[in-house]
Amino acid sequence: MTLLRSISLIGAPTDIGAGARGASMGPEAMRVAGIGEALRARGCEVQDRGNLAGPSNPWQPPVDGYRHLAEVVAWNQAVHEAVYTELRDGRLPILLGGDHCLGLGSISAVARHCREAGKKLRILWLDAHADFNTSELTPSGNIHGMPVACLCGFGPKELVEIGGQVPAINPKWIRQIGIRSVDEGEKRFVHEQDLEVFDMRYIDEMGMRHAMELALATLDANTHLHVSFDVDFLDPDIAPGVGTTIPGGPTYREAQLCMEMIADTGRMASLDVMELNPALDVRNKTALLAVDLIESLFGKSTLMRK
Ligand SMILES: [Mn+2]
Repeated sequence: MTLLRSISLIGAPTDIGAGARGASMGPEAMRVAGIGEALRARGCEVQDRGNLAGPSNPWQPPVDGYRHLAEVVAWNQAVHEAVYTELRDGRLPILLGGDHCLGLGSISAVARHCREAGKKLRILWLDAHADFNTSELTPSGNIHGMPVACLCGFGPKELVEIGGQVPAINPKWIRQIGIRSVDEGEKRFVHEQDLEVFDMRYIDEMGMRHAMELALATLDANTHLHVSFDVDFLDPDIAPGVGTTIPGGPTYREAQLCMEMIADTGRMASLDVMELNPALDVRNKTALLAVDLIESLFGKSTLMRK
């Protein structure tokens, strides 16, 4: 299946919400790994919008439970406007992170677009972590552990209001896949808010195929599917280039199946590729793997599909 699509690459070179420096180099590593060429080879029309600008990382300790809040707000506003503009112009934005705090700017833009276009929204959150912390629950104050909570309306006013409607999304619209590290207080909050999580135990017991069948169930022709791909979703054996490696993630084959099943729906309309950290990578292999998986997301398969 060849998908003819108009794609815009948006670089967000910052590690403002992370606990380790280096994700700011992620966008360029993805370009060096050939993301543009790979998508063009899939039949897509690709525009690289270059990198967004924002404040530098002051590397300060948290204040009132948040690290770098003002800078995180500035970066997310820039991401929100860029992603929203591409969607409004009928294009498929791929946000090249950057740390995962920027999922807030990206997904709030997708939610705003869906409200205006009368579309249903489904979000797949591929990650080792639930990213559902709040300032009371977080052990670190790093805002890359909070974007899902902020999207659901739990967080500082400046962040939760970025999309123009609070909350930006309903927790029922999210499916989390690959989760294997959730902080103690965060665990209770995930439970209380009833997030639908396919954690690694679920994938071990039931398999990636079954998890994805459920995560992708009830999509219809009017559904906008957003994929927020935190590269730490992958097992660190195959993807060492991230700031927060957690053992026991999806293997290469499980990750491929996950991406191919998403592609089969034909509904993906926006994508984040987050937390790639070239400072921790080995000869850019994690970026090359991310490009390989993104090709599958855009319909690359071993055989012609019936
Ligand atoms: Mn994440």
